[in-house]
Amino acid sequence: MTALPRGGRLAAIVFAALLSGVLVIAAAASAATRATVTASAAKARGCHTHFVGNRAHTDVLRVRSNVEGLLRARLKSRGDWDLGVFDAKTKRYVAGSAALRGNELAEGFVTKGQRLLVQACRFRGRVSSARVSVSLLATPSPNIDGAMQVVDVSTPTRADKRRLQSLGLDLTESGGANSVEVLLYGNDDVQLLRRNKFRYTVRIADLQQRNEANRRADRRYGLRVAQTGSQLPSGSTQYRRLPDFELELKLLAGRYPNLAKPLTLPHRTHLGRDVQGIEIATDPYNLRDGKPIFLNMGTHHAREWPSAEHSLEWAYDLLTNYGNQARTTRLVRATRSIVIPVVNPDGFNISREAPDATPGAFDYEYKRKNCWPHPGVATGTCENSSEGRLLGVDLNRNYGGFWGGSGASVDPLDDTFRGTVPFSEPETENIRQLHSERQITNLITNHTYANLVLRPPGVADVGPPLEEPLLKDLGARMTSHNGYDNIPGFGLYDTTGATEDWTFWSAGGIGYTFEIGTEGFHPPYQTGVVAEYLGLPPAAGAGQGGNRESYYEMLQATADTRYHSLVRGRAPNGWTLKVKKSFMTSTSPVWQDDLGNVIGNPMLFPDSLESELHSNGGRFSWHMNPSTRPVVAGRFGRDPTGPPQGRIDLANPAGQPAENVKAAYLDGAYEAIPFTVAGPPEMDNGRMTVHIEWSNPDTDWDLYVVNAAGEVVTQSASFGDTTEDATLFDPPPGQYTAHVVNFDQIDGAPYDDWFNGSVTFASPRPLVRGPNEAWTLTCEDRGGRLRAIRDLVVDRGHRVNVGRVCSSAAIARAKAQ
Ligand code: 0X9
Ligand code: ZN
Repeated sequence: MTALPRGGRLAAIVFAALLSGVLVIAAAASAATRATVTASAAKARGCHTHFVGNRAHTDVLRVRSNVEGLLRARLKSRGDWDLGVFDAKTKRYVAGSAALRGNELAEGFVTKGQRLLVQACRFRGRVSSARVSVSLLATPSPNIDGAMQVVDVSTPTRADKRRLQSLGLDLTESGGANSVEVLLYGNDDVQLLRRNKFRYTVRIADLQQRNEANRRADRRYGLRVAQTGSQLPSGSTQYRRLPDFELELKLLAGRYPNLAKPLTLPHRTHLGRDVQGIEIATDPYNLRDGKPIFLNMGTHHAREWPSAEHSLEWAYDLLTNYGNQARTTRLVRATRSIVIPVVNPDGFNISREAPDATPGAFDYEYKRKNCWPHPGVATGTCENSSEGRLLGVDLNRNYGGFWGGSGASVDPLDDTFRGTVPFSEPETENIRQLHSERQITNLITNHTYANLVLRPPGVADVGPPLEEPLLKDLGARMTSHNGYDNIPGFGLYDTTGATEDWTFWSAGGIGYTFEIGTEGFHPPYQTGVVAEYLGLPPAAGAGQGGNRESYYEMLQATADTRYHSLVRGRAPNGWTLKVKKSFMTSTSPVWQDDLGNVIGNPMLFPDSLESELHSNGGRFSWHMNPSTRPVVAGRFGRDPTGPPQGRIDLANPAGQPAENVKAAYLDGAYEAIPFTVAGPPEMDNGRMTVHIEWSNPDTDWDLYVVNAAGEVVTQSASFGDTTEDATLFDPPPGQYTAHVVNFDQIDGAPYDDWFNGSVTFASPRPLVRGPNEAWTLTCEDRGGRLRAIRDLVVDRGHRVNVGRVCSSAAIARAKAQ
């Protein structure tokens, strides 16, 4: 019930009536209306899940919308209060917020004239009042002429991909070696592709229609499994909304107080939200227990809903199986897990709520970025900007590692805008700070969609880290369960400023990006979440355990000291040990435009890592990241066992089908030229390049290389030039065939045969080792006095015993050095 600060019940009712009157009359779209709400009791129940009306633990405001757009209700309290907003007539959900404390922001789409009930609920604690303010924002319809569609754009070479990237279109990670799936927002985007002479095929002609069908399928699925029961660990039957995630994290922490601790990250988002997670460990509140940590995150990108679902289901798996299942119990005891389902709550909420809006807000469903307000560039805020979904920073381009290079945009209104400086955004700064204060040894950052497990680096030129064999091997174990491809981050195209390109190269934990599924950013729940998580048809991991088992592989690797460093020793009870490291991190040479025509110097920014261990007396085991940053440790390579084999000339076979036939590869009209690749120990080929060329640029030849088993191992099918080069690293020795296809791009162009075919080989690159770096290890006694300090060099997979590191003998030894 609504109350003036000291008002009795009657005064409160009068005020409530007045207040709703004021709101009904209010015309200014953004004028906030404020009230104090009170509740005499607390109840740990969802506030946004049902409208319960005035009860002891709730208080209700009435509002009428004077806009077509967005309702924004904020609540502030020193206690834990939540919000739910409902349609007054149907009592259906409109918006909600269920953060851990009393900092709430509920946002949902409303129609003009809609009557609404704003329900405030006291969730927990002794604070009986809160302040609520409600405002309404008109959301202008984005100006899109023509349907939104998904197309597959032919981009056979890296140069094509780069050229496509530079157009400012909305690229997905999905596609093959030969193409990229792109979202087109109306006719302007279609024209742009055409003007730049890209070939494409239409995958989804009307994305809005497809989405509506998907959501109908979700509703049918939800009703069906409500009868039969959901197989997911949480029992969930549909895509969650932001307050569902917040509430479930809070309820889980309450249900498992000895195993789980709620987590609020230090920086609030641009709209003022808290970013929440949960920590799972056998002594959850002892953050200085020295255990290795697996961080599982979702939704850096707003529209990638299944990524958040996967992270939260994983938390349920750990919590519900602990004590019931030997494997989970063993692994949870050995590790700490941190789960942050929604790294980007501002963006996610808008995307997730958009399908419930009038069609004008459809664009928001495909929002990717956060809610950086674009000072000076756009008008309005994230939800009612003149630029629709395009306001914001791409959080997966804003991390500091290699920030500012290729595959990230300098244009604030591009979907891959990198931000003004590295770590300019609160959401990336949150994840950075978590890594700076804890030893996050293992990480999975979930995205959709492309059926990929990506490992560092995200940029081809950086070269593979010394850990490449280890990362590749663990990637293979994970993909054996989800059926995805196990490739480096640059596999499809270069990206800079992505998560692991800082967390791995600078903080040292091993990390992967999962691109979940193939059916879109948020396909039907049953395929995008249930099937992918559990490994059910039609997922590629059907019958192999799915992403749940891939995550278990990662948790197993977290417990495995081959993947991080272990420091052992003895320290007095109650003393604090610290490891610290400060360094400068370099960005990429900073691109000044999206084509990389003007490239500036790299930027340097300071980084500082400092984490603690609390000694209980006697022996300690401290799991940590290696002291040497992977970025300086070196690059993987190998010594050649022999020279590379010599050049092979490919003879053009006269009279073969492709001579006079224009055809696509799958039509079967190609010329086949066999060749043999020699193997070690006499010959060692680190890289193979198959090349063809011709002289008439109006003719287009494509090239595919097939192994003895008939699989295409590499290909090159660009257009607009007169050469093709197909590359394969470390080609296994054996018999290969080059398939040359006469694919004429321009209709009626004269036939012109290819000539000069060759296969050339290069040696593998050797391994490069860099300098060693050290942690600074200190001991502080119970009074916080520094009692010992020393350098500590420890590599990945190594154990170091530092003995009685805090003892006076150790101090004397350190002084004598
Ligand atoms: O572009 C991205 O940020 C990711 N694809 S998505 O469709 N989910 O947006 C891929 C990033 C790949 N690169 C690295 N992880 N380094
Ligand atoms: Zn993504």
